[in-house]
Amino acid sequence: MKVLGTPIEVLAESGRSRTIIVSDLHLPGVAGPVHDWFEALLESTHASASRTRLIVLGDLFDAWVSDAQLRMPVFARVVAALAATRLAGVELLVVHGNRDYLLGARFARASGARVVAGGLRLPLAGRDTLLLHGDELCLRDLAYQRAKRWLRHPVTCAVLRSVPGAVALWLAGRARRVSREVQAAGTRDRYEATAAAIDTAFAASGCDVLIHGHVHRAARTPRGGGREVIVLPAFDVDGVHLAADGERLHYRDREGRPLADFPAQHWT
Ligand SMILES: [Mn+2]
Repeated sequence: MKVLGTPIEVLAESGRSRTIIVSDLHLPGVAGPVHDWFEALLESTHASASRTRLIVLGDLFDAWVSDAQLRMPVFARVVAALAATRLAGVELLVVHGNRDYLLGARFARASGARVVAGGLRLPLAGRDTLLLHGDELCLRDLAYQRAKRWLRHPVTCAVLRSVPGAVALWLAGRARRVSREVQAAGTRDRYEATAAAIDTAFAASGCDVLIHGHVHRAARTPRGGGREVIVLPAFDVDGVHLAADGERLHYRDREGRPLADFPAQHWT
């Protein structure tokens, strides 16, 4: 199945009662508080490892352009923390974001995480749920949607993977700068999910709940017929993430304390 061009992998009931979902961590190449928050979150799962699954819903890294990054101490530390968490017994899934879609087999082997090049469909807190990074929902960002088609092409990915690490990092830095300039110049509206995309995602998947990140603004919005859209905030702002415990689905702060739901959103 594909939703808005994104291949969807179906996960069966895992038997794990707790799922933690984090998105848009944008871990940079310099250690800092966000690295610490993520390591603390990973460690907090070890106590109930066999009951827990952790899903990174895209943009774990500020940019992943080359597996040469695995050798940089700051990234090696993230990978080691993931590997320790996998070893403790937590199931780990890392979904591609628009900034780290070149994460592949070497990262998977080193971290113990399963890398998902697309979205996921799974039962979550008793409801049929679709997980997307969210860039595919921002249909008003035409330049990005056009670029995405060739950037994700297997030939482009193969070329990018063969570029030496230093060159790749320079290219990524440049791409980030250009993207920030374009975003600063454009209207905010371009980087929002559209109502049409949300409806398409529900219709194509048949799911009751859609969870996504990418737009960096948390919201929990009923969408008629018992359906609901849950948007994750960017973890790098203050470590907020989602937790599904049995039948309950709630936001948590970086200490793991439950938070009130974020207000609903209106799409156009
Ligand atoms: Mn993103």
